[in-house]
Amino acid sequence: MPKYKSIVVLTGAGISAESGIRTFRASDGLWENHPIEDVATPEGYYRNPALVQTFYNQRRQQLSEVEANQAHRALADFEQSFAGEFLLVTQNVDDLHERAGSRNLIHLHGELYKVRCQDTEQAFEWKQDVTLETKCPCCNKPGNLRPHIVWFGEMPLEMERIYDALSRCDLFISIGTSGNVYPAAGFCQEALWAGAHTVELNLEPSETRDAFLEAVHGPATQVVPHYLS
Ligand code: BJW
Repeated sequence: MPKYKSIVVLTGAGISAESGIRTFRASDGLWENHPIEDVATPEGYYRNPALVQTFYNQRRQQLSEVEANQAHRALADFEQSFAGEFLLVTQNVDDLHERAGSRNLIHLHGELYKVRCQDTEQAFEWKQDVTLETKCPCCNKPGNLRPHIVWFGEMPLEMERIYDALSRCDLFISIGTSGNVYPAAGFCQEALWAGAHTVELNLEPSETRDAFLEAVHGPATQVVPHYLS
């Protein structure tokens, strides 16, 4: 892609689907049999922290059993060979982009393999289970570690850096996201306002299809390597 100088790529659950991680909208309002508001809102967490910790313990366990796929790898290879500015923004909380070798990466919705102290906001790498008895490494209080995940109603991470990159990009590629969740669903419009070419690579047309100047529909492991080659 020699004509582009600055690329922003946004990924969503669809890029990890073929690694074996279920997408959100495919699960009918339920995530692993829990209503979304019970496990992905601060209110759900304060109501029943044990349920939420168990849910995220299961998700961490599931993540340890899957691997990055050809779409993750194609993005990482592309980043290495691209001479310009490249930012990968993922809504995914898995670490499959890192495992594939991606470098300049922002986890807008947090990370499954991190927890954070509710008092100090300090985040820690964490692969083990968390229970209500688990002591926080910084304050030593039991039950003070929450998943480092952006739940509904919470502020997504590193927004300033993302909007800055969007304002400068000349190519925006969106991969495997339904375009249902804001602010990520608005990134394509930001890129358009910056004058960028906008491309959707997804199994089907997304909610924000009208903001894309180009679209290729199909499974990520096929369309992503092909588009980036
Ligand atoms: C394939 C494939 C294959 C399948 N190959 N493709 C109106 C306007 C603006 C905001 C709001 C609004 N109303 C409500 C809000 C707020 C809310 C929101 O957007 N709600 C919507 C439901 C309407 N947003 C928030 O609360 C966010 N915070 C916020 O807005 O703060 C204020 C603020 C304002 C302005 C600026 C900045 C901040 C926080 C959102 C946090 C989202 N968190 C979650 C949960 C994480 C927990 C966890 O994982 O346990 O993040 S929600 C869930 O959805 C998860 C995902 O990252 C996110 C996006 O989903 P994604 O990735 O698009 O997945 P799917 O399943 O929807 O789609 C998959 C796609 O892949 C499909 O299209 C398939 O076809 C495709 N696919 N297989 C290629 N093989």
